[in-house]
Amino acid sequence: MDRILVTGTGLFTPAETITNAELVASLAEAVERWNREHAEEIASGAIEERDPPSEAFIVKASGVKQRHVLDKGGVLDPKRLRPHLPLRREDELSIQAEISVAAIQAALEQAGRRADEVDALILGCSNVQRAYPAVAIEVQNALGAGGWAFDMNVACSSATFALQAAVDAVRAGSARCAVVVNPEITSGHNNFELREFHFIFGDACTALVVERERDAAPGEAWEVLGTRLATRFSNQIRNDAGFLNRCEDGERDPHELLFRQNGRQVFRDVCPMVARHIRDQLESLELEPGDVRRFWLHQANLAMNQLIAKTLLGRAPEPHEAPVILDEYANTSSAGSVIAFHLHRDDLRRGDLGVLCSFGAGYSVGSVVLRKHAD
Ligand code: CO8
Repeated sequence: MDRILVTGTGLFTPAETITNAELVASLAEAVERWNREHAEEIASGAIEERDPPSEAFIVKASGVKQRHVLDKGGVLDPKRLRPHLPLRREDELSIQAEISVAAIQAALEQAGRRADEVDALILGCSNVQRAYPAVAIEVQNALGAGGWAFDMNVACSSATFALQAAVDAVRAGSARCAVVVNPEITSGHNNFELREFHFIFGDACTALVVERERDAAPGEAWEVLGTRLATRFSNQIRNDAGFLNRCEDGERDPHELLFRQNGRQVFRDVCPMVARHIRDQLESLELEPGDVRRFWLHQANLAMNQLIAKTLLGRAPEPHEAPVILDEYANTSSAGSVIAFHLHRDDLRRGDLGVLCSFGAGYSVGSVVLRKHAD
């Protein structure tokens, strides 16, 4: 049977960064103003005072030190607390398509492929900027790619779920050169008004190219030994923004239309689920965690990744075994594990094994076992 290979990866990183200190200063000012403006309701007990954020808490609880964003000014403006993303005309490329094209072009270059050779494009991310036409089809058009394209969403697991779909399509012959792209503009959906959420996310876009061995150009490639997906319904991570919001009768807290979670419960539920998932997949391939040189894990929380790796290995992981990018990028939703793969694989040799794994809202878990096929 023909081997299926990942032949290229690409990363778009926004130029602007926000440090924890900058983010905390902006929210502290906003919280102070909000408490002042609501002083009467707070005094009467109708609503609760908002607590100020802390830089020390952010690093200790999450490991995040900074994040890249598409627009720093809007996020840090205490009266706005969300990015400025100017409206674009219909004949202009949308912002999500623009960053997708940048990441895909980088991935295609690595794969030694032209855009017109792409015949399948799956755009997976936590929040697509419009209902239709699919942003994936806009990207396909902008690239000059052929075949078909569609959008999909499995929150932070979108990259691995899209990757399985791409691998299956190439294996089945319904595509020859499939591209997965994850344009995560998390700053558009993050709640920068509340201290429990404001530090979590950053923006980025990743892309992967999938081909059969016989079609691949010479150069670095990773064989897909197996993919495994799982979902289990949970309300612990939600975002209720949707096209029915304007028709909903009843009272809704506006914060429900942005990302929200019960982080502690997510931590407790998801860590064992992910460790079991990876162990079971490795077992089905007659492999053990000790055979794996690198775990490119979803980048939501440092302690979470250390716990998952420790559960798998039976000891604390060495830093190179489960590389961290969330200190610089924060949680970039589905792009996180792919960024780790993109940035931390050059030292691996032919035959070395790695696991790309994402997890998040749904709940959802996706893992892909990769073996370095060629340098
Ligand atoms: N500064 C100071 N204090 C704070 C802050 C802050 N910024 N935030 C919270 N606190 C306080 C809390 O109020 C609480 O106070 P008290 O004890 O008085 O009630 C105390 O600190 C402890 O709070 P937590 O219990 O919330 O703190 P944790 O130690 O649990 O850390 C984390 C919070 C970092 C969020 C942690 O729980 C975590 O990372 N959990 C895992 C979460 C996770 O992996 N989620 C996956 C989400 S991603 C996904 O799938 C959806 C993608 C959607 C993307 C959309 C883009 C926006």
